[in-house]
Amino acid sequence: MSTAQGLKPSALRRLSTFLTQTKPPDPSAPAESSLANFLATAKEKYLSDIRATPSKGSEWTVVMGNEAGDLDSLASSIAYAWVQSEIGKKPSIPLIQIARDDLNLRAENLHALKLAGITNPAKQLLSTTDVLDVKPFPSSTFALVDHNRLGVAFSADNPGAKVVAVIDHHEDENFYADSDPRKVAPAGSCSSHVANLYPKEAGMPKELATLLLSAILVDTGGLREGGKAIQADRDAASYLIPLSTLVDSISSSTISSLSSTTPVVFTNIPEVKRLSDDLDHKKSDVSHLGAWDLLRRDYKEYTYTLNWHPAAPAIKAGLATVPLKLKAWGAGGKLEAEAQRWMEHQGLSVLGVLTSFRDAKKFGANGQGKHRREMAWFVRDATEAQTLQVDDVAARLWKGLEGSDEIRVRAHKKMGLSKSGGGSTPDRGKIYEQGNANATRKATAPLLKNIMESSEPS
Ligand SMILES: [Mn+2]
Repeated sequence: MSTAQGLKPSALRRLSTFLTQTKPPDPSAPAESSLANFLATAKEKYLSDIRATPSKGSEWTVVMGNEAGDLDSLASSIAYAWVQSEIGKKPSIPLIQIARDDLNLRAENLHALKLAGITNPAKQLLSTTDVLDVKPFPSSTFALVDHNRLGVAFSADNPGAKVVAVIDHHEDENFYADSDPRKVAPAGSCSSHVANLYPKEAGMPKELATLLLSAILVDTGGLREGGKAIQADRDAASYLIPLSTLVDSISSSTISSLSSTTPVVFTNIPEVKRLSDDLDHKKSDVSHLGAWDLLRRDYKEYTYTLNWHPAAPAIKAGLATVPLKLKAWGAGGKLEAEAQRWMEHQGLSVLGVLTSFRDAKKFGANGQGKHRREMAWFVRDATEAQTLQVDDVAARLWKGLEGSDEIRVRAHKKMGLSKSGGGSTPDRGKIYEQGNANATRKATAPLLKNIMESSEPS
């Protein structure tokens, strides 16, 4: 490295020490978040490495969450990359599996990232937009969090691709038996597993603890009793709260109660409740989004091989989760038209739109609107050879969905498909109300896989 202005390195060191020591502390200036700094530096270094010498990409471990890009995936991938880089001293970079512009679709993510000092995620986080043009993918060492199967885009033409770590709370697809750690187990949030595996002696930046805690609160309805939280989530929260930015405002007796053996009622801690309510409020406020953004905001994609089909085509299917009822955004043919547009855009043969919302007219036991779910399904032929027998695929799909005890669907009473047709809507479609409002995409995705791939229609 050349030395600026002819100063000897020792002189520079003295100068910088002098400047650091004499700088008056300014309590109003936000301290540079060590986490934000790590992320921005890693991104810059990774991109300059692969642009200058693509083979240098192999020196990095790429840590990825799933492509829904929810807070759990962001927090888990950022935290695990931090552990690997800063504690394990192996260069690691979190790759957020969504396009750069889509980082703005989830207001709760922006809020939690800001609390973690990440105020400009588009600049500080590596997204798929940053590496889209580099093919084959320039790195071959992957750590997977919040999903447990490496995406095709990363293994295609990448013979050295290997998965070295898996931490997840989805159904185990049983790959990468020798990855280390390999933790695939139920939990409300994958971030809880990441926190519980964190090397406790190493110390955690408070921004990182806040980010992980935020993800856990979003995923478990604020760790409320009777919700999705299990012991792993409560253990993680008890560990993270004293390390987080909340610690300054929480009473010391509450903090010490977190390490006692008496069960903690997290909803009774006002600071935790407030953070959870803030995140929840941001998450449910999608009023500014139209049908197109709602379909891509919380979206996952799968590839299935239809072995029962004479041409055994590989098809793409997508599942979009939307936190508003269909009628509120998809009435008057908008659902069908935007579904078709999204299916064309992604090359999908099957699209499921899964809504989750509270019914303002029916009240549940907790005084809130009753929780309901709907499903809209569409089928079209997106195969290159146009050999998909759309009627066969649709018949199989309706039979499998309608026969499932897990989701318990029935024909939707208040929402039908518009009859307009005219080439701008998918070939086949159906709309259901879901009898079991507890079945999320985590249940629907394996069901769809089974319906599409099994040799016997279920
Ligand atoms: Mn998750």
